[in-house]
Amino acid sequence: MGEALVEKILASHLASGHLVPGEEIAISVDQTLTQDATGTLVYLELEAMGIEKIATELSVSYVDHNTLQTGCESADDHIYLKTVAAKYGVYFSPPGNGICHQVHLERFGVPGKTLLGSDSHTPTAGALGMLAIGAGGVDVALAMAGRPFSFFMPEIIRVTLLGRLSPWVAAKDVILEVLRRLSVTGGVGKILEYGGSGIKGLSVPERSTIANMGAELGATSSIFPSDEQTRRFLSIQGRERDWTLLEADGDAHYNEELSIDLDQLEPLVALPHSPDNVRMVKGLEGVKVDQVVIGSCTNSSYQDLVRVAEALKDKRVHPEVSLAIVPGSRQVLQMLAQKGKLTHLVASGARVLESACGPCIGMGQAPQSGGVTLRTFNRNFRGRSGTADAEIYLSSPETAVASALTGEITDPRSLGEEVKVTWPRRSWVGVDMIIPPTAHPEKAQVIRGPAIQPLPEFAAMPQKVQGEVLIKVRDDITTDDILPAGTKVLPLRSNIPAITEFTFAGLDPSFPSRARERDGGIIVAGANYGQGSSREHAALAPRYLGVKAVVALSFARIHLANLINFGVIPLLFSSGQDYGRIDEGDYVVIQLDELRKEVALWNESKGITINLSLHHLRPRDIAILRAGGVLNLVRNGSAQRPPGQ
Ligand code: MIC
Ligand code: SF4
Repeated sequence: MGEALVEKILASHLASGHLVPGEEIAISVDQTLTQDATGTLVYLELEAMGIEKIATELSVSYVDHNTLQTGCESADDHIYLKTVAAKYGVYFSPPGNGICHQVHLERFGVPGKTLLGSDSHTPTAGALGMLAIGAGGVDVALAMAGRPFSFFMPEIIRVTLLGRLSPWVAAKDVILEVLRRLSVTGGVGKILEYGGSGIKGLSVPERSTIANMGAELGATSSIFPSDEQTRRFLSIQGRERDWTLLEADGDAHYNEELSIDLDQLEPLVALPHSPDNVRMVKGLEGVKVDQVVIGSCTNSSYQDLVRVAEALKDKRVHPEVSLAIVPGSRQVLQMLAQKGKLTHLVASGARVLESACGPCIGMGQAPQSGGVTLRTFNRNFRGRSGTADAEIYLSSPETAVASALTGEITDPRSLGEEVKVTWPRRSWVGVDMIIPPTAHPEKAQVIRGPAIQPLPEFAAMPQKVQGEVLIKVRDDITTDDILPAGTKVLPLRSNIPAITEFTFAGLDPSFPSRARERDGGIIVAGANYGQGSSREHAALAPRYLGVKAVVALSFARIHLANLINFGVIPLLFSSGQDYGRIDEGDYVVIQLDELRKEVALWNESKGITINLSLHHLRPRDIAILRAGGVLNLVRNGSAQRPPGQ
């Protein structure tokens, strides 16, 4: 039987295990990426583990999240990242160059290679036929040191795209349709492999929109074949030499199949407050919008913004709407300028922002209170815009620009004839905008401003966890709920004691003080706990406050790894009924001397025992937990590499 594309790439990188869904495998990692909001921890972790040298083919450190610089903290982070990149032989992309995923597509992605990134949207590079996976910072640090990355072999879903998108229907509508069908948990433990005659008409930037939002399905990754479209994109980037033809065998076997007829697709919108709350634009016309923002790693390519610019040409943004446009990279901005498109944006009344994550991560452009904001982003979790009671809708750039012109959600097909985007033969690339590794890393001086605090040290796992249930939360809690981003909190990403004060800020601001008063405790959660971002802070901050275990109905993949890496014990309820038998404020005792499959939780307040399971833990996870976290394990030297790696 033939192989799927994912299997081919995994087989050529396999360090251990068998490609059987559910089995633990480890793969070698060719490239890594970090961004500033998670990256400072990655480099602090490398330093804390005493790792001296980078063993990947290529590692890049991007600065794209914390670029507002409202105080000295972010600038301190940037200088630390720049100098530590020189020490480790890492490429450094300074602020202003653009969003890591967009720049990685332009400058570094190579079909057939593996990429591990400390950002959940790393799979964006799947648009180039790479196997790209998001992970917690420690896992990226270990990969940079040359350790294979281990995970459970996912199932592979084949998504067959047929036909052609109708005018003004966009790649974003394809992924919103997938989200509508599969939901935010439909991709858990899976990789989506796209194919079918319909992909021929999709450019790499369009594919990247689709691969990007696979993260919102909870998928491990998403991938497209490397074909003529890929060759063309790489050639425009002056990198045709990086191209190879890569595709699945015709008789490959998949664990699941899904088919989408592109001709039948209509413009779609995700309603507040979840990316899978998808409806047709048609039924929503008339919903008034106060703000429209076009950008983010999902939709900020040259192709996206040319369409937007042409739609805005000689027109004026609706007077009741604030339209912000965030080009994904310096290259995109420069190309818009060169081709005379920038002028249409500026003259329409749009606010053109620096190439960065910006409003997507709540760094500026928070809407008015109770405002309706329509964004081309990937996440519309409550509060993520920076305004707690704002309503965030997600759409394609086409729907967004049509709505910015009318002041209400509008079908882009009302814009008239479709805009055909002509690509330049060669894009401006600004090669010297990214600082390559220095020839003399030994001379590099790492500069640490006062904002860079050393990582806290944690004790080994206790025999018994006892304490109060500090908080009980519902299903689908995001890492934004656990540790928000935004202008106040993001600059503190390198200072764990300071950022900890914001733990669960949106749900229960008294959490940090209560946790401290009670000397820690446990967290109880519903299903899909920790969905969304890869930020390790969502595990580190509760740990710093003394949280020793999280008991949930299920966990999101990256957050589960982060909890383990920082020594927080993840335990599973066996049923929703058991979730109902424990309340906030209950005093519980969990005996952990033997980490067997089953662990008993004694709910002292209610006088009942609840059986919890640990079934997802591998021997290496147990070793990490026993040591009190992966840093202790590596530092102690008891295992230079965690077992299983
Ligand atoms: C996000 O989109 O939430 C982020 C900010 O890019 C995160 C990383 C982070 O929290 O720094 C992600 O998606 O992993
Ligand atoms: Fe940046 Fe938003 Fe993309 Fe995260 S989702 S990497 S914050 S643009």
